[in-house]
Amino acid sequence: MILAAIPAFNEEKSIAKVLVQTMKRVDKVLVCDDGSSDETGEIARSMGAQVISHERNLGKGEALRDLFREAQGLNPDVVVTLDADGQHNPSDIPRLVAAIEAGADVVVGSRFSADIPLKRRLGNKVLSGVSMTGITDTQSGFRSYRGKVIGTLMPAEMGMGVDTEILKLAVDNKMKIVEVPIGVSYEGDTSTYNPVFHGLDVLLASVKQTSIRHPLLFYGLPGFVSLLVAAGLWWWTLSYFREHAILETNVTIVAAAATLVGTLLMAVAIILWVLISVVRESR
Ligand SMILES: Nc1nc2c(ncn2[C@@H]2O[C@H](COP(=O)(O)OP(=O)(O)O)[C@@H](O)[C@H]2O)c(=O)[nH]1
Ligand SMILES: [Mg+2]
Repeated sequence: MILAAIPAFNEEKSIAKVLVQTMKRVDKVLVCDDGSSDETGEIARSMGAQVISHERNLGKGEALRDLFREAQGLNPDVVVTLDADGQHNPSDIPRLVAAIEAGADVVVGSRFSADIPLKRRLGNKVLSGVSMTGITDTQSGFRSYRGKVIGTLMPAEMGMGVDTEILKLAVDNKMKIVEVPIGVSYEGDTSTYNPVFHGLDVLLASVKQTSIRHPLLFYGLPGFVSLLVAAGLWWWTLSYFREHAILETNVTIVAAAATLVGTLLMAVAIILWVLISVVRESR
């Protein structure tokens, strides 16, 4: 069974067309209207999609998590996700499904060669680079997943950082990830958020995700370097004091600050590291 899962927030203008074209290519469609204030949910329901509604808008991450959870219960062979704003072409669905059937666990529909506005292209490059997943287009919401892996990819992120998070989970779990070229349309109303906020949301989420995966590297290493610098400065201050009987206050202040910052960072690194180990073991 091939299942489509569509996060849709205030997309009444485009949802019907997306559903008509998607339903031709999949067996069942789930839509999360996520507190939409327009007719997105009603339209999807009347067209025969199963609709998950939220009382209020919780964000794309929450929407995807609920879609995945519902999908898990339906036991599909393949889950395809796509945007509800008409940016993705449902005629690409069979190629994304075929790549799963050929052995991939996760297939990312990537906009390598698509005609993307320059600003978006640059933003996407930065966000994909920062994600450290080795994937070219980490922000694409047009993807397919082997039904069995959905449970392992349950995201925790609430907002737009979710697309990166799912890929990181897939990388962590050594899944086979494949990128397949897709087209994308930038006509009409294609963005829910201001690109700056959208970019920051994804960037901060990505930094957070990396930091909790590798806390010793992310906080511990800078902390250690800071302590080394502090030690050097203290040593210098002491020898200066011994020679001239003068306390060089500026250097002392920097040394104290470096000691404080280094100690804090080391403490954060160790606390996070222990916390994460405990959480991992309890899973
Ligand atoms: N359920 C839900 N879907 C959302 C939310 N924000 C965005 N989406 C959907 O996610 C998809 C991509 O969002 P969009 O704003 O177009 O992202 P962009 O094209 O990368 O700027 C669209 O189908 C949106 O309707 C949200 O808060 N909740
Ligand atoms: Mg869009």
